[in-house]
Amino acid sequence: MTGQFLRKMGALAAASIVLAPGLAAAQDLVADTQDGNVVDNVGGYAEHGQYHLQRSVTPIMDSIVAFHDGILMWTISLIVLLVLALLVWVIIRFNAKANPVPAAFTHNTMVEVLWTVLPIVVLIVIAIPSFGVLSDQLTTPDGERKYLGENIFSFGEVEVPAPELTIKATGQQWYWDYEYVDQGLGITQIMLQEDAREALKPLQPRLLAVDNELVVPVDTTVRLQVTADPLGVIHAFAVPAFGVKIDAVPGRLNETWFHVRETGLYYGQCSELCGKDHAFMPIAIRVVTREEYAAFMAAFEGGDYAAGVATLAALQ
Ligand SMILES: [Cu+2]
Repeated sequence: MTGQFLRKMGALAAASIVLAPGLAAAQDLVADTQDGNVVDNVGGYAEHGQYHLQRSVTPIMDSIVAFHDGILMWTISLIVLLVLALLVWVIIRFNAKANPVPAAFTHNTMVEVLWTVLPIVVLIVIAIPSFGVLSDQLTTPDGERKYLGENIFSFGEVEVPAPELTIKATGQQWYWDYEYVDQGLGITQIMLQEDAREALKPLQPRLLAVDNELVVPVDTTVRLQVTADPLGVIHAFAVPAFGVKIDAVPGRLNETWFHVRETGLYYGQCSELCGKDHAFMPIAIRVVTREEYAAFMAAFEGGDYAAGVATLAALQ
């Protein structure tokens, strides 16, 4: 039984090693089609077969990718290999046949100091950039503060301008409301059911496509305030390509920010188990050029959201 299980696991491991380059190639292909895409209606969500993080389009996500690829993967891989090596050593060197008379001692001061101190060192190495990225996420730019970006062991070298726009997102049961706070304008964003999606936005992904996308300008710092309906439940606002994830709590106004460098349509999902339709309250943020945004906002302020969206290229 155990032998069979081990053989299966071995085959699985071998298969994943053989398949990994193929999957990576498939991902490159997806990235290429994203770049060549004209209407900005592909990407900003996990592609079929994708196993890595989404492509970063903000300084915060740059930090998160660097943290994941540069520290976390190395740390966990080396620890797994070390533990595996120790296990193999114990199995081979100290089994009943190889070592019929076991040693009788129980303590070794050197080993005990090492296995206490080494994990502390590892945790400190992880903690320093981790707290740096966390404080970047939660500190809204003022135009002066420098952000870490890709270089998470620096003291910050990425300049981010102060916010020009404030968006308030409110988690409802079960959809999102948005307010352009300075303009006093609001929209409600509801997931498209399958028949509506196929009729209106057939190229958009199932369970992520919405009726009203939140439209924001590219290369602009957006202050994001997040809360939830006072009579509702806790949600979480998360957009992976932006590196944004923050709780939406009734009666509390949380604040974070994003500064997107590429136009496109980016998707996220509620990331707090919030109730029966938790899986069906996607987030869709359409990032357009600053000129497009100005035209959108002028039409939105003069008429309604539909008039604003009519100024943008039609989404498919
Ligand atoms: Cu929710």
